[in-house]
Amino acid sequence: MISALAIFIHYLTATVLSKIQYLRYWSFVGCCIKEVYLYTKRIMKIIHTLLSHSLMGLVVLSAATVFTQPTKAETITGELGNVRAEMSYEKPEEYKYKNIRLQIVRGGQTVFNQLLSQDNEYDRPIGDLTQDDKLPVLDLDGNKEPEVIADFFTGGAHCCTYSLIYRYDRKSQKYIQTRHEWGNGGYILKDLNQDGLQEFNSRDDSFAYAFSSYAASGYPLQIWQYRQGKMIDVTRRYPKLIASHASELWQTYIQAQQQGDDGKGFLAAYLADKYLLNQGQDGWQRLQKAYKKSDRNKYFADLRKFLRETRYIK
Ligand SMILES: [Ca+2]
Ligand SMILES: [Ca+2]
Repeated sequence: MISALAIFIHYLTATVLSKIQYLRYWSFVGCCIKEVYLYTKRIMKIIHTLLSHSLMGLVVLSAATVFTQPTKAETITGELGNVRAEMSYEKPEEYKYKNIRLQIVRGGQTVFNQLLSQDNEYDRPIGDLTQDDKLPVLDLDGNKEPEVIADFFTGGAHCCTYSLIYRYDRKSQKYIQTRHEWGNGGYILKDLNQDGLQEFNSRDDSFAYAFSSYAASGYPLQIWQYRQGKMIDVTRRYPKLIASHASELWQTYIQAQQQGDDGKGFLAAYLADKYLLNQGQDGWQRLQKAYKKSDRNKYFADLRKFLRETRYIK
């Protein structure tokens, strides 16, 4: 009976986890989903621990162990070819992290071994969630040399995630860091043009709160490539993806309107996508037909100014 229950709960938790991973993968709610995932995973770990101990008749003892055990160092690892990376950290208390250390071993030699500086004690190291908390080690630019991506989440209700990307410099024989800020949204690694190299599929976070609350903000598509230490915005090279993203934003605008929101956040992002497609005039025409509220003149003027500042209108 207990075994059957254990199998059922195991199946249930595995299903829930895979659903959450799926949701996180395809959604751009970004760090909110990441938060849900991390907390759900932690709860699931505790349930698994309790279950395994309960089968041995040690429920009470194990529960005490789970909740009172002093925090140990945790590690996230990843490897590709002759490069192996390990990020270790301590959690002195809930939500706090310290002694975050990154080690990179290349060809059997430790080339990088440093404590990483944190913006604050809440900076949380995160792995690649689509691969069960592995540290991403991959050749981002196709030069046959793997890069290491150390991601962080700064905590808080929304913001922010950032990446520290390390590449091996053959001349100095050292690893050199590039930092990239993702804001609220994070990114998904995906080979969007099937050239064997992963792109960072993200969104333009400067639209957060720009014309509405966080929940009612929409975001234009943003795609980045990493090339020898530089992050390059290559969004305009993907017109089909932008077009489909724009039409999703339009649908979201319609749904928001049906639920009583003015939809200004989604319209703004839609128009930015249209500019990325060089269809700004068409976008404006649709907006002017769609948005008839009394603040329309001010909204349109503010939006035009914002799109200039964010360089969608050049
Ligand atoms: Ca590389
Ligand atoms: Ca690619």
